[in-house]
Amino acid sequence: MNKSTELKRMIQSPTTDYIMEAHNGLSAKIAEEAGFKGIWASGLSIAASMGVRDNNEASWTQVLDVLEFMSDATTIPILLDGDTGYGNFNNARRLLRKLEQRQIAGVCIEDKLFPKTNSFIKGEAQPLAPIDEFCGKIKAMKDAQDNSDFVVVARAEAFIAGHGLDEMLKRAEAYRQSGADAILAHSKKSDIGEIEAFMKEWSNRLPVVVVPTKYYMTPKNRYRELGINMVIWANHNLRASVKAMQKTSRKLFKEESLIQIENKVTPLEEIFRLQNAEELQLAEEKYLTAV
Ligand code: SPV
Ligand code: MG
Repeated sequence: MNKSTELKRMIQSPTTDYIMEAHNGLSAKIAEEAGFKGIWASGLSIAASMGVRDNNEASWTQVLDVLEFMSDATTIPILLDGDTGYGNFNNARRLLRKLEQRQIAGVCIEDKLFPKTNSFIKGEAQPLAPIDEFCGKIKAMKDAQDNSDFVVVARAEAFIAGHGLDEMLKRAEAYRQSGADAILAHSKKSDIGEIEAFMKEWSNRLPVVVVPTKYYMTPKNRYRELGINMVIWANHNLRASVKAMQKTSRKLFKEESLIQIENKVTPLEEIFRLQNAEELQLAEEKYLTAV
């Protein structure tokens, strides 16, 4: 089964599936080895790992290069956080074609304006895209895809921008009618209330994806009870690694010795294993002529 078909089945199945954030080849491989069946290529995490802001400071081709490494390092489907599609319908459909060429399974686009800002930074000050314009973008993307199972998720930011349930439902319905495969309903509230209200009124018209970063206290059964199809753990590999790196850097700077460090970091052998160094050794035995 190709990766788009896998992702589509996951999103369409009535069970709740969980996908994990990754931002480079290594973190993508770690997510797969942990057991996840899909990866969220987070815009925030990819930007942060490059040392830039989540404001489209990294170009779309730079993001594409990262995705190529992530795709090569894994076998599970990757859903790209495609922000606003990097421009209008034409930029978005060109992005989609380039993603398909790299076996990326799907892309999520959000109804904001390019260059976007992270939803958790002054969300209410962020203008939303006009509904018609965003619908045209979704249609252009669906028309452009080669693989009929390539997944286009439409992310509705009405709650983030401070609007109510009516605006959220109006947008989600328009995006459904334009051919989106799923709706990502985003909320920055510390409880799942907005999403609950949306799920009740939406009543399964199209699969729903959520990102519970801010309502992290939600008990695990709640997603399933609400009929949510996919949950994204959106930035937790990035945040885990930043904490570990800050701790190690600070300790080494202070101690000027490796004695207290060596057994607290990943053994080199594990890094070599993650890189599949052994395969190259075997290949060298096979292909390199002895001198
Ligand atoms: C991301 O991971 O970049 C997202 C999700 O877009 S969020 O940061 O929650 O908006
Ligand atoms: Mg993002």
